[in-house]
Amino acid sequence: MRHRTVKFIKSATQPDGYPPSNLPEIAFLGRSNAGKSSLLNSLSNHKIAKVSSTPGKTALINFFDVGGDYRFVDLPGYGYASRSRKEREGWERMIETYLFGRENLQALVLVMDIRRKWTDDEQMLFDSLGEERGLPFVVVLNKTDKLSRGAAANRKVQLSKGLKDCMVMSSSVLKKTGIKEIKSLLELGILKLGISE
Ligand SMILES: Nc1nc2c(ncn2[C@@H]2O[C@H](COP(=O)(O)OP(=O)(O)OP(=O)(O)O)[C@@H](O)[C@H]2O)c(=O)[nH]1
Ligand SMILES: [Mg+2]
Repeated sequence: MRHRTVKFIKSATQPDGYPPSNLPEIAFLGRSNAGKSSLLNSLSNHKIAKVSSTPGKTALINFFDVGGDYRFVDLPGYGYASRSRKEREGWERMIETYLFGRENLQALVLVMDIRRKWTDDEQMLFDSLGEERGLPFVVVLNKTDKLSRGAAANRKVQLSKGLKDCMVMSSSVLKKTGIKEIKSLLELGILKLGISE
């Protein structure tokens, strides 16, 4: 696999702040605190996205260049309860505008804390973006270090059964497990778009 350097491009809240739509984008989405930014850092081999133990760390849509060939997009997490309703609605609009309107969005990585249940929020995203918009989905169950090996494997099997046409992967950013596999899978998807290795 070719090594691609990942670099921060810019942050945006609205379409007029996005970079040009000339390259494919892979967006990381999921509940706040699931580890989206951590996973992105781990896939990039260095710390480029902001990470924090306080939920709601990523407040803007962050665009990263991957070797000049495609982009990673780190989205703010949803489900962060301790914000005002108005603030939450603004955030949701910002994320939805990107997810439903961005024409060069090619794939989604839905990051979940492996200990959390699949909820209506995830199902709604899966149905509307996966089935209706036709975007390929990869679900990553992160923080496997928080469960025993057996319990983590079980969670993965259970979730895979319920999701058709969707890859379910698992990872621990802390223990650096599962990262290589996710990287290979994403690269395979990108190669299918005609980007050379
Ligand atoms: N134990 C453990 N902690 C993790 C793992 N991945 C991330 N974390 C921690 O979880 C917290 C949240 O990580 P972030 O990467 O900021 O989560 P996020 O999904 O980007 O959160 P928002 O930006 O708020 O949406 C941080 O304290 C991380 O260090 C993991 O695999 N295992
Ligand atoms: Mg984040």
